[in-house]
Amino acid sequence: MNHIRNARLRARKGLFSIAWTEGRITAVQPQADTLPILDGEEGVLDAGGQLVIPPFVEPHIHLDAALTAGEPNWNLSGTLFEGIERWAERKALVTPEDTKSRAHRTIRMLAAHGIQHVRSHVDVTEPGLSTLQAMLEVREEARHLVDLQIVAFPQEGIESFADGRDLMTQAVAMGADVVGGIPHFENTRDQGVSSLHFLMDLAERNDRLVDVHCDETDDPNSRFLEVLAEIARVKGMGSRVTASHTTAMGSYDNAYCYKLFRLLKKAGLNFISCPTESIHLQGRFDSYPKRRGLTRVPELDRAGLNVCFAQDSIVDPWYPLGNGNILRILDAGLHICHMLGYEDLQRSLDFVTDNGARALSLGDRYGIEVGRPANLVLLSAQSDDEMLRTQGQALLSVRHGQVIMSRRPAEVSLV
Ligand code: 17E
Ligand code: FE2
Repeated sequence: MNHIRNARLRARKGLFSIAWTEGRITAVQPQADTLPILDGEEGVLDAGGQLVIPPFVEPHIHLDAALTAGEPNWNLSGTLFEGIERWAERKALVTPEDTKSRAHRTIRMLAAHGIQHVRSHVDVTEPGLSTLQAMLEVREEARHLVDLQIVAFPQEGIESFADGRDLMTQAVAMGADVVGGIPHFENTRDQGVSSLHFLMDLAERNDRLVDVHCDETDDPNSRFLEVLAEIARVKGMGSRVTASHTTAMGSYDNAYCYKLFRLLKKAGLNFISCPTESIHLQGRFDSYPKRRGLTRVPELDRAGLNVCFAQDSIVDPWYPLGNGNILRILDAGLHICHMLGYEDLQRSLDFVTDNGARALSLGDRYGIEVGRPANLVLLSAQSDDEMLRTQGQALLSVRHGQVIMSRRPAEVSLV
C-alpha cells in the first residue's frame, strides 16, 4: 500500500488523499469530492471518510513490570506504597528473559491499538542493571512496531537507595534516553530536592530528556513540582522536561496553585496524567468525601501548558487491569477531569496524540505532513467525539509505509 484516499484529517475540513514512498509521506492533497477506487488500481486504501491520524502515543508506561500482578503477592491495600513493596518482591525473581518476554507481549498489545510511540520507565534500583540491559535490547528488537524511549527510573529512590546516584549515572551511560526520579518517595524532603538537582544536572550534562514521577500522592505538602519547574526554568530545559502524575496538585489549595501556575507557565514543562491509575491508587487514605487524586488537567490545558494522558500500568502490582487501549484511558480521564464539554470533546484526541508527541519531543518525526515518516492510523469514526461516543477503534496501522496492524470490527445482527 502507498496511498490512502477519502481520508478525514483532524482539525481540517473536507477529504484528503495521502501518498507515500519509501516510508515517507510525499503528498497530502485535499479532494473536491469523494473519489472512487478504480478497477485494477493497486496499493490504494479507501478510508471511506473516516479519520486518519498520526499514531497514538503512550507517553508513560512501565513495561518492565507489566503482566506481573499477583506474582508472588497481590497489592491488597491498593496504595502506591504497597505496589512498590509488591514489585520489590517480584523484582527479586526477575530474569532478563522474563523481562523481555513480558515487554514484547505488552508492546504487541499497544501496537494492536494503533500506538507507535512509547515511553517506558525502567526500574534502575537494581544492582547490575540487567533489567535495563534487557529493555535496551527490547528497544531495538521492537523497532518494527514502536519507537521506544527508555527512562532510567529510580523506583526506590536516588538518595534513599544504596548507590542510587551511581546506578542512575550508569543507566545513562548504557543508553537510557530519559532521566527519571521519584522525589516524593525519598526519605526526606531535603533528599527529594537534592535528587532533583542531581537528575537535572545528569540530564543536562548528557543531553537527555527528563521525566520525573513527581508528587504522586494526595499529600498537599508534597511540593516537588515547584522545585523541578524552577530548575527547568533556570536551565532553559522546560520543553525537554516532563512532570508525571503531580496528583498532589489535586489537593493543593487554590491560593498556592495561583502562584505555582505562574512558575509553570514560565518553565514551560510538560505534564502527564494517568487517570485510571490515579483514580485507583489515590484517595486511599480518605473516607468521605473522597478525593479523585488527579492533577489539574483542564486547568493546565487552559493555561497553555502541554498535558497528555497515559496508561502507566498493564496488569502489574499497581493496577490489575489494562489491555493496551489508550482510548479507554482517554474516556476515563475526560470523565474524571470534568472534560465532557462540547469544546473538550471536539479535540479530545489531542490528549493521546499530539500532546503526547510533544511531551516525548518527537518534533518532525510525528504528524501527517510531507517529508515525515509514513506512520498513519485509520480510525472507525469521522471525528473525535464520534470516536468517544461509539468507543471507536484503530482499524489499520501503517508504519514507515508498511501495514503493521489491521482489525476487522465486530459485526452485530439484530432482529
Ligand atoms: N511506580 C510508581 O512509582 N508509580 C506508579 N504509578 C507505577 C510504578 C505504576
Ligand atoms: Fe508511572
